[in-house]
Amino acid sequence: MPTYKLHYFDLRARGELARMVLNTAGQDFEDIRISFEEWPKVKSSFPTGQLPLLEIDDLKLSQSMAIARYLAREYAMPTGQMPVLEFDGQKLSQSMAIARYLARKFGFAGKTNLEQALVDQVVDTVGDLFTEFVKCRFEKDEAKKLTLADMAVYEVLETLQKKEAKCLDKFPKLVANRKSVAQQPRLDNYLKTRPESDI
Ligand SMILES: N[C@@H](CCC(=O)N[C@@H](CS)C(=O)NCC(=O)O)C(=O)O
Repeated sequence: MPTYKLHYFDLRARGELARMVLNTAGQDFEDIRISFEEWPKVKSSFPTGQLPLLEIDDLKLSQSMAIARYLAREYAMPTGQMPVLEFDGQKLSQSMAIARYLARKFGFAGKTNLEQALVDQVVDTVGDLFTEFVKCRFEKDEAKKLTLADMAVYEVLETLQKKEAKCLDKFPKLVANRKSVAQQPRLDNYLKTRPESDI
């Protein structure tokens, strides 16, 4: 298991999704919070001159959403998500990434840019229908189906609620979803004990 170091400001903002995924996964990581006073002194040592940055052993990964997606995928694998395509020692997950990779490789993806878009249009519509079908067919306990989307919505609503406490009064489904995110094992403790910040 690699060593993770997350560098960000002492804010939730663009660092928080990664922190939430790591905490939910029970993954140890160094939560390095850089002060605004210190930042100008260290900025030039960061590859993009911006935060957040995730260190995965010696590898440095920038862009908050690339970091959050990488971590979300990393921790979805051990829970047994399929399919996974292995080729030349490389593992590729995500059914549509696999299907598109194979289609491009074997000439089924469409010849021109527009033809590919038309193919994708049909494939994505079928994908939407299939997603809804899987939800109805397999989802027994909503609380156990946490995804990065739930965490992202939780976080943005946290910021809105700090500004306007009643903003969710007319949205019981969002309130219920936030409640189920806040009850996730490990994440619940992190949310109660994390440092306070406006954003
Ligand atoms: N697209 C980038 C944007 C990163 C970004 O704007 N980071 C801000 C903090 S949220 C930053 O590092 N500001 C300090 C600076 O640019 O010197 C991401 O999502 O990671």
